Amino acid sequence: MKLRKKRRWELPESQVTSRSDWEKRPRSGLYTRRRMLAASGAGLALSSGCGLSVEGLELGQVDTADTPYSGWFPVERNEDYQVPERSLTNPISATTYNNYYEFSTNKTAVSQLVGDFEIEPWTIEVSGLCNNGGTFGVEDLFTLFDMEERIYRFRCVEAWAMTVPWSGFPLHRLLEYVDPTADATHVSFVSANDPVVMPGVDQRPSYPWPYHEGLRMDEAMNELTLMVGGLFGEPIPRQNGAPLRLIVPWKYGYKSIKSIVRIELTASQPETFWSTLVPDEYPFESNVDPSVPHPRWSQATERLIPGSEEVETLLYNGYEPEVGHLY
Ligand SMILES: Nc1nc2c(c(=O)[nH]1)N[C@H]1C(S)=C(S)[C@@H](COP(=O)(O)O)O[C@H]1N2
Ligand SMILES: [Mo]
Repeated sequence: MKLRKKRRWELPESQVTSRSDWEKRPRSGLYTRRRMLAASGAGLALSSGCGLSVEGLELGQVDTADTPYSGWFPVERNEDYQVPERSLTNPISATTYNNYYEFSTNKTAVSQLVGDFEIEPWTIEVSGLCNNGGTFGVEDLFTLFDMEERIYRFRCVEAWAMTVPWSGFPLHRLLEYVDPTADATHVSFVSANDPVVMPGVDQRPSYPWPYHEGLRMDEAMNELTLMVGGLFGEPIPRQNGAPLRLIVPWKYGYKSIKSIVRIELTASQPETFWSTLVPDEYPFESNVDPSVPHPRWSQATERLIPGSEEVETLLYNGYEPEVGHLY
């Protein structure tokens, strides 16, 4: 049951994005099809790897009708944000090697499990210490704030990294819109949490669900801090945090919370999912820093997915000029 062919995107030479790779990536429609087949009793054969698998996908099998928000993307690229020393990560890798514990702790399983996760309609409640909070539809946010595409480095604490184009708007625009009061010092974020469609939640009942994260106000207001609704010029896939997630590129990946449903402005440092679970390993600040090893991973280098190429980790993930003054 565990047998599977080596997938094309695990080969190092596939690291540079090509349009044809991107067109063959798994789409929501695939999951719909898998759900239907699973319901009809064929699911076991499919997940065994000997039946339908991603590398065996014919484009004709992909139903692309199920892609909400596609009318909003692509958006214009902001050339100020580039990563000249690295190639873009293969989009198939970026969308099939995921950390999203609500679905699974198995990175390559997440994209197979998200099909029942409804992302439209979607609202985000912004509340707490602000004068103009409220509940915003995702498309209201896409309308209110100009969106742009930026290529960022992305660094997980597990010492793997990718380089991808995210599309969205800087969080500070939303914060300015809701008008924080003078006593707001921090911002907290909460993810969707629906155990009916997220199998990972009940598999780990002792975890402090829903996933939640936080930033200091000055970090949240930094120009780099992005609310992201798109990836590779298309709506961000569910497994990467659709319909709207945070990207904080100078911090370890777990700060970049997915599928946000609530944002709250607070007068004290909020708790976070990972620092509640393992306080010594996941401090609130969690800036990328090659000189501070994690108890289980040296942080001096990082592996560029999907291959085994190792590069040196940069202080603040290479964003020292933009954020060094904060620390
Ligand atoms: N809600 C939620 N957000 C999350 C996570 C998660 O498990 N749940 N994992 C985090 C971690 S550890 C990483 S490295 C990134 C992974 O994002 P990606 O799958 O788009 O690469 O999402 C972060 N955001
Ligand atoms: Mo991570």
